[in-house]
Amino acid sequence: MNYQFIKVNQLGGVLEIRLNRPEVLNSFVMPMAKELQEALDIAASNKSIRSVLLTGEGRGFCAGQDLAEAIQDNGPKISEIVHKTYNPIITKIRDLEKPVICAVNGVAAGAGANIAFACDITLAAESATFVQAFSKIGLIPDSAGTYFLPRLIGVQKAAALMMLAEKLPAVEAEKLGLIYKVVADAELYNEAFKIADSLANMPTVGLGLTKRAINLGLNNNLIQQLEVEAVLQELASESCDHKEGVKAFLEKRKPEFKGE
Ligand code: T3D
Repeated sequence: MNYQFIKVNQLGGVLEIRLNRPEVLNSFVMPMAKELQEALDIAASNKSIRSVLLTGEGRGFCAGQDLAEAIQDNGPKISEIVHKTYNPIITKIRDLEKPVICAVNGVAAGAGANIAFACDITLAAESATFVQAFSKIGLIPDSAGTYFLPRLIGVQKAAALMMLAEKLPAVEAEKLGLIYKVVADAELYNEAFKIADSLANMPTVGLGLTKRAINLGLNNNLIQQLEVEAVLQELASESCDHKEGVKAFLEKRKPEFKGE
């Protein structure tokens, strides 16, 4: 796997993806977005990959769109950038039926913040900050910010964050429920990897179906969601890992999940 703007490394069942344009706080140019999309496709198709860990190189996680690229003469229209860059990243993260862990190592701005919020379990370094930078440059939040933020923290808080574009410290993001947890800067990578590795050894089919249920639950009513649970539970019960989990429990031993 050779990439110019990201680093990709498989460690056991974990695919680590590191955004790698540290001199501009890992802001996105189109080729970097394509590389991230390709790495997410590999995560989806390769059975030996059972979780993804997304993080950034250097002092930032991701500063969103590279603003120098965005204003190029004869460059693509903004709607084209959004369609080809951010929308597929968000859908690939949400559609990937494997856990995506995000380790926010520094500032996450614009699309960078919303990509972090779209992941399944997001940890942040104590010194990290989140900023919905869009309104400062006359844009609207994209990368599903207008979808996830109101659902995660309610319309009032979401509107304030998106309109005021104030820097939100990681600790506040955790208190609001935007992210899973904050850890000391020095502990971030190890803590995030521990979670990704532990998930990579769990029943992948069941975790993937859990994610599918969460996705569907964001828009379903109670009756629809109960039906989703019935259907997906049937699928989960057909997995080898379910049988192994029950057998191991009854035999009083540690289960050996294979992700099947
Ligand atoms: O095409 C479209 O526009 C549609 C898509 C939109 C999606 C979006 O994400 S729109 C939002 C784009 N992002 C921003 O507006 C954030 C811009 N950056 C900042 O506000 C600040 O850099 C931060 C708050 C993120 C961090 O501030 P600070 O003080 O820690 O760092 P800095 O000094 O501002 O940045 C360090 C370097 O990175 C600096 O370069 P230099 O001076 O060392 O040569 C800076 O220019 C560069 N940089 C930071 N963000 C971007 C960037 N370069 C290009 N694009 C960036 N987004």
